Amino acid sequence: MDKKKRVFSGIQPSGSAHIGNYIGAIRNWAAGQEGKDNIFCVVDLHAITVPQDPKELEENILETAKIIIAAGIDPEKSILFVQSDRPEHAELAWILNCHTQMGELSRMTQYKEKGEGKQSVSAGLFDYPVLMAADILLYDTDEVPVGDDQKQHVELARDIAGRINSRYGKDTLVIPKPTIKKEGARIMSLSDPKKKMAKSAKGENSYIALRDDADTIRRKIKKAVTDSGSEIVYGKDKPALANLLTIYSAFADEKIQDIVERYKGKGYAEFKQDLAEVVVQGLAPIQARLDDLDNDPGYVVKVLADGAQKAAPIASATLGRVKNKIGLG
Ligand code: ATP
Ligand code: LTN
Repeated sequence: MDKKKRVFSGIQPSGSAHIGNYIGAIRNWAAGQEGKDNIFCVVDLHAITVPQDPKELEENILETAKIIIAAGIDPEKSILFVQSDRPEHAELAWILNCHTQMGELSRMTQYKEKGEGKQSVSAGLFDYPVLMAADILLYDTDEVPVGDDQKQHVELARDIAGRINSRYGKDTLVIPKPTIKKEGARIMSLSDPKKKMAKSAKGENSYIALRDDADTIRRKIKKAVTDSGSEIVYGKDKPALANLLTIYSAFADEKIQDIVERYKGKGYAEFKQDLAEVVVQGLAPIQARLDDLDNDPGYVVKVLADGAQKAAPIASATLGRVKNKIGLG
């Protein structure tokens, strides 16, 4: 039998997870769980690349783990752990730093976007993609399911791994590849369809959090910007509507073309009302599981402790192999 593919992905505990995280990433992690060897990580060391309140960060780490479980990750089938519980990530990141060029990092768009307009930017934010490469490479990862915004970072991880392999031997690191779904890989902000929906974005009307209650979801969708015109059509020249149709399609599990067909001759108001109900219903099972997990916080803490333990032998084997190869054995 073929060896199972190793899957690794991560999410930052930087605030309330939103439907973009769900559609672009977590939903696909859950759907691909069967038949693969899965590792999912709450990447807290990534979150501190921008200032965090210590108490909020601690709460967000647990909250993000709950979201991952509620969205369908089964701790029996997948390893789930917190990045800072495994010191190998930071150690491998240092080694990879010494094999990464400044020029490569300056080309990363996320760094440019997050640093834009800020008076001071941490070295950690600049170096963020190298830590992400360490996360991925540490687990001999084959596939990295992410949203579209992370493609460039996974490609950098491939480049770094390739460089290390050509210098120290091709069996040093496994070369990963990003797995990005065509639809829903970039859900846009509800208040500005040119920007991606983000946890760290200002303005809570720009995103729908997975915890939002039905009335909040209805209000946010009602307020969502739309394009000029009045018909429900899908096209590049109607980015706001295309985004809403993508969200509809993801939650109703229906093709965009079929939705457009059904709304022929109907207006934005009716479409938005229905979209709100589709999202409310789609999130209901996740929210019900979140309620259960809220009532049993000890369970999540145990899952994370077990996860860190299960991750340990994989991480230490890779780190040991790399250190040996480069003469740090
Ligand atoms: P932050 O605003 O703090 O950068 P974020 O909302 O961008 O956070 P991450 O924790 O960085 O979320 O991302 C977790 C996963 O969700 C990644 O795979 C990322 O590609 C995916 N993702 C994030 N935002 C979107 C989006 N708007 N559409 C689709 N996928 C997304
Ligand atoms: N950089 C990612 C989060 C992240 C990640 C990873 C994703 C950190 N390490 C490893 C996949 C694999 C983000 O900002 N969404």
